[in-house]
Amino acid sequence: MPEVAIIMGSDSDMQKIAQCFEIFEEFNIPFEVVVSSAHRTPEETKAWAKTAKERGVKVIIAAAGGAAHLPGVVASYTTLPVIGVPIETALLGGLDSVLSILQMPSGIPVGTMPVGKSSGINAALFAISILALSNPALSVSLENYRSVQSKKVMARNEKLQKVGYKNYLKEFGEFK
Ligand code: RP5
Repeated sequence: MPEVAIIMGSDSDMQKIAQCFEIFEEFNIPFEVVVSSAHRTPEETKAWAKTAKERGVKVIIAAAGGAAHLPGVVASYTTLPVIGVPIETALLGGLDSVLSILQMPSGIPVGTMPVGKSSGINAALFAISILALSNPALSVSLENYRSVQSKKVMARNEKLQKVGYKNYLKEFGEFK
């Protein structure tokens, strides 16, 4: 049974949040991934959102770009926590998506993630931190993830101090 459900407004969103799937694989969390649009397939989206709880889903991640109504529409049909992922757009770089997802009316909350590189990753980690509230083993895995991340930063700083910033820029890429 999926613990997390990821819904995207279009398959064109998939590549942009692909790291989200990798995080769930890394944490061994079963998840489902679907494409369903708030505008192009409203009835299917409604049915999917209304039955998510029955399928065992505990957290929903909803990604959409532009007139990004999907997270809000999904949230209107379920009391499960919904994490909105704004997808980058050609027109406004995703600011349109952020504002569409962020400005929910009171009573129907959607947790909004940033646009860009950290979007899918943070959505997954935020979902995991919700699941970890009732799963001590997952909570430990999350602590470990943070600890590995801290060690990576410290190792990079050590290299920086050793080689100086000019060589560092030539030799090493950005933090991953
Ligand atoms: C939104 O419209 C989707 O989430 C996507 O980000 C955007 C464009 O969709 P396509 O025209 O690429 O299918 O609903």
